[in-house]
Amino acid sequence: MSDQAHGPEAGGAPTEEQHEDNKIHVERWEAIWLRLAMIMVVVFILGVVISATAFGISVPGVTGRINPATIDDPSSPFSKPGLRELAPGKYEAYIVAQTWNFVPDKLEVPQGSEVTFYLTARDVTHGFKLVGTNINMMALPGQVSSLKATFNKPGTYDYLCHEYCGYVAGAPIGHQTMYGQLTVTPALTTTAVTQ
Ligand SMILES: [Cu+2]
Repeated sequence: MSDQAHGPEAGGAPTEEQHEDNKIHVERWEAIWLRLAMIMVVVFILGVVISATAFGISVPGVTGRINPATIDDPSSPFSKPGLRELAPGKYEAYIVAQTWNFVPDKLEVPQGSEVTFYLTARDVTHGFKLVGTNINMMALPGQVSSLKATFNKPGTYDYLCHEYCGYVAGAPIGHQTMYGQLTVTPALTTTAVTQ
């Protein structure tokens, strides 16, 4: 085996041929797929940025922690779950997810309202999906999650548990019964009276 073609000769600079040997050769199709993968990564990042800015889609924030055993303490905001009106058209909704229902399972706000949802779970992991909106959260025992939405369209919006939530020995399974409904009532319109 000759080592003349590989590695510099003792004391001498590497020849041009040896420089060529050190270059990485990428096959044509491998190069195409590499570029394609890079383009896809850029497209995905753009997709996330555009969703967050143009469509207001965001991941639920962890607002705080709560000991599930203290949910009903008078000092807990979840001891009286439901809607609170902070200002005209501005609401907070405190919701407790538990096996197998939401408390409360009925909410009603007028059209144009902005609602911040605060969610926690009493027992096991549940989910909270408000159909037709960007509200989609997990309800975890010990955690308070929150998301905000504005309801410009009147109608009914169902919310349901989308985590298959546990089994209590001896009890009937009721995950499929875990849902509620938000009603958005039409804003009062003023009609012109002609005389
Ligand atoms: Cu559930």
